[in-house]
Amino acid sequence: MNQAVLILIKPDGLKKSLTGNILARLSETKLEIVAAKMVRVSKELAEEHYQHLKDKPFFGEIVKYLQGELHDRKKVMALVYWGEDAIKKCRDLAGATNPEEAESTSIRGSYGRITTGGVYENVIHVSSQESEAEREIKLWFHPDEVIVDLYLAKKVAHKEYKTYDWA
Ligand code: IDP
Ligand code: MG
Repeated sequence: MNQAVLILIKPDGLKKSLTGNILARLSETKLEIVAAKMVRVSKELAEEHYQHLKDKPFFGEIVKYLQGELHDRKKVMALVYWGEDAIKKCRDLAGATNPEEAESTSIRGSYGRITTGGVYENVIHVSSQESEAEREIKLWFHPDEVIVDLYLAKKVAHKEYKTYDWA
């Protein structure tokens, strides 16, 4: 069954110059990239992304982590991969949440670490189930940034609304 999955290369992955390595590992899945962009992450976006963890003691730290406050790299790379069993394929490649427990050949096992402050710095985010993928892709991307029609979208007219174009 074809599925979509949100992948984020987190600020530690970018700071460690791992973008190419991570994309090369993900290409082993033979999945298709259907959206990609660099994003400056606001506190609101990070809090919304991790809303299911808001009662955890580490919530404040992972919000700062996703915003790049811990790595002096205030950006993440967001991608949508699409294809057969995309979620399981990408989760398997990513490895366990705790990088010390992740298989050593997985992305997190190869490149992750636990900080002295106790945050699991595990270089990528991968949606863990279809409903989560849908929620996250809709949070990170507009419909016209994704090159396939993943979810129902509607046309909205903006009257008093201006966008930038190249001068
Ligand atoms: P996942 O990223 O493998 O789906 P989640 O439970 O969704 O794991 O947690 C989101 C992120 O929060 C993790 O990727 C990791 O960076 C951080 N995290 C999760 N659990 C812990 C913990 O017990 N201690 C410290 N950081 C954690
Ligand atoms: Mg998760």
